[in-house]
Order: sequence, then structure tokens, then C-alpha cells
Amino acid sequence: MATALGTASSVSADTATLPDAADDVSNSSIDIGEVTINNKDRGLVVTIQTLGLSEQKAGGTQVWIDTRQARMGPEFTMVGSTGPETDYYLWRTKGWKIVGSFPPPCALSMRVDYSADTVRWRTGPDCLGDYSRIRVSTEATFSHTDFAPAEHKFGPWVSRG
Ligand SMILES: [Ca+2]
Ligand SMILES: [Ca+2]
Repeated sequence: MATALGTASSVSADTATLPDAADDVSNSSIDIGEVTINNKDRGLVVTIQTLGLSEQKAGGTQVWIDTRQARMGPEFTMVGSTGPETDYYLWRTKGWKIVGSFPPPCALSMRVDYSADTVRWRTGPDCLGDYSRIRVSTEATFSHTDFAPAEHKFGPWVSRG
């Protein structure tokens, strides 16, 4: 597990890749292989490449988004199902916990691709407000949880392109 923290790499202006170890979670669960962050001016795309996704693995993915370094922890989280019924939401967060009774309505999408084994999240300023850079912490859960880069740890800051 310790090695996962040291492997964040490929940082450039508005993209980053978070590699994650294979087989670091029970093989009945959803194993994250790599997370790609594309922080374009018009929107943020976070793609979670798993090492095997199917309707039977009806778990979920979660992306914590940090937009303000001065405020501890993430400001937002996106949560969605990887099962056939793909409900997904974006919530405000405080201290790594969801706050508020309802998710704020905003432009958000999540697409599960079983043949590519990916979950692709799209959001942007409509949901996140004004931000110049972001960093994320991701999770995939079915029977167990795989984290990238690690639980309650963010990847590198990614500038908004
Ligand atoms: Ca993994
Ligand atoms: Ca913050």
C-alpha cells in the first residue's frame, strides 16, 4: 500500500494520471488500475480504469474533489453505482463527509462502460463553482474498497486548462 503514494506521476498542465496497483483488493471487488484526470477549462473529466467491471459487480465509485487548499479536505464528492441502474450524485462535503440533505442540482454525468471497464465522470464549474485547480481522491467499492491513490489522500494538483 505504501508504494501507491509514491507513484503519482505524469503531471502536466491540465492532466494527470494516478496509477494504482493491480490485485491490491479482493478479486471479487472492483480493482482500480489507473485514474486519469482531465481538467479542461470547460469541465473536469475523471476516468477510473478498472481491471474488470460487470453488471454483477454492482458496487460503486466515488471521487472526492478538492478545490480549495485552505479549507481542509475535499469540497465535493461524486458518488455513483456501477450496477445496471446507474444512479449518481454530486454532494458538498466537509471533513470527508457529505453535508446537506439534497445534492445541489448541476451539470454532472457518469458513464459506465463494461466493455472498456471504465467509469467516466464529468463535471465542471456549474457544480464546482470557481476553481483554478483541483485534486482528487478516488474509491471503488463492491465487497471491499480500492483507493487511488489511498484512503483520504489526494493525487497531485491539476491546473484548470
Ligand atoms: Ca488497484
Ligand atoms: Ca479543500
